[in-house]
Amino acid sequence: MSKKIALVTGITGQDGAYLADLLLSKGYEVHGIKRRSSLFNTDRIDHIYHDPHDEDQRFVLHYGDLSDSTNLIRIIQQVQPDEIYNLGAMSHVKVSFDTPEYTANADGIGTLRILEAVRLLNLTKKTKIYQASTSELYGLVQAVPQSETTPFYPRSPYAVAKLYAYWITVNYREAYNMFACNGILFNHESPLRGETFVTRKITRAVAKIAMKLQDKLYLGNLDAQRDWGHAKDYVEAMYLILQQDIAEDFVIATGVTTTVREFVRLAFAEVGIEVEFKGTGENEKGYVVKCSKPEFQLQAGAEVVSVDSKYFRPTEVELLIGDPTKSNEKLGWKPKYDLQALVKEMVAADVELFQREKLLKDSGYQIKNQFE
Ligand code: NDP
Ligand code: GDR
Repeated sequence: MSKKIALVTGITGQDGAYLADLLLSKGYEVHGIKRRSSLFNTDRIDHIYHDPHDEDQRFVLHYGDLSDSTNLIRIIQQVQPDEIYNLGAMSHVKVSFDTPEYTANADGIGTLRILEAVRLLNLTKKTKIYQASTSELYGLVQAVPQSETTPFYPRSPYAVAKLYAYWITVNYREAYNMFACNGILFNHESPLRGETFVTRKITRAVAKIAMKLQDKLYLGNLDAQRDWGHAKDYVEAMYLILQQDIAEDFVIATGVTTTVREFVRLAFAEVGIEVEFKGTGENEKGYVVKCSKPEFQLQAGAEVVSVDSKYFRPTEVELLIGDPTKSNEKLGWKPKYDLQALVKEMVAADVELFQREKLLKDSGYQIKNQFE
């Protein structure tokens, strides 16, 4: 059998990187679409990228953008993919309130462009399509745990754009008999997670605070509850969804939910720092109770977490908890990581990352904090 060809949009993102690794390990030829940027943006996939002059070209990058249909048509025509994983998106919920029109274009109409390209190129029988749908579709809580049949109530321009993408995927499946599926994935994280999503923001800050490279972590809504899994497990589910005989939509989740506040406690506990929270709402703060690791000594009573209302969202999604019964039963999918193992891996990776920064600082260099 000839090797399968996959095309991945969003290849430079967290999930794109893990999925590329997975597909390459399964013998696929993997093509990715990356955006032109003024600085290198391939950090997450540099370990699998070969010099284009090398013989072995199982991993190929194409310049492109989900806002450019002619570009998508050309790439899909050239690649003739067996599977397309549409992971590209402006994926930050808070930022989508600042860039709603762009978000609708990339995340909503971008999906339509992919589906139309496949249809126009007469690839509907050959090419299977995975659409990166999201638990943000559930938005304002209608029922918990959220399953494939729970009604949607999106609460951000991002979620509304993804709602269009969800339904246009269903519509093309029904109208043109395409193998097009939605994976409704709940939050999934990893050491490769973007620095401004809450988990990575926390694990980076915990590492820096423990090493005295930063004093305090400012957060928004500490009460929000999320069903957090590991991206490595979730890309397995994406792959499995496209290997089924029948195209269907699946919820991918752990079934366990945790507050942002508890994630903070767990992350500090990884560096031996016990944190307790006092106060409520905008006045809530986290204080050091004690430190049990000699290498990370902070004073008891030090204020290490503070709420800053600038991180609140105009409309918030308070509670997400997924029901993965269908994916457990039909895909045979079960996550290998639990929250504790996820937090451990993320904190350890950030501690390692900032050990280098600490070395520089200790030798007299000043490094600016560029992330919030
Ligand atoms: P990331 O933000 O890490 O990656 C997004 C990717 O999309 C990046 O490669 C980015 O490129 C690319 N991209 C952004 N805009 C465009 C555009 N206009 N045209 C082409 N590519 C673009 O997201 P994740 O990897 O975490 O998520 C992958 C997908 O899954 C996204 O669609 C996200 O919305 C969705 N999702 C994610 C969940 C999660 O918890 N991680 C849960 C449910 C759904 P660049 O690197 O240049 O910015
Ligand atoms: P989310 O992830 O919005 O669920 O979308 P994010 O990590 O940004 O927020 C999770 C929750 O934490 C609260 N929060 C903060 N969030 C951020 N980013 N920064 C803060 O300082 C902060 N303080 C509290 C948020 O209000 C929210 O309730 C992610 C993205 O990957 C989407 O693309 C994806 O579709 C969903 O997960 C499922």
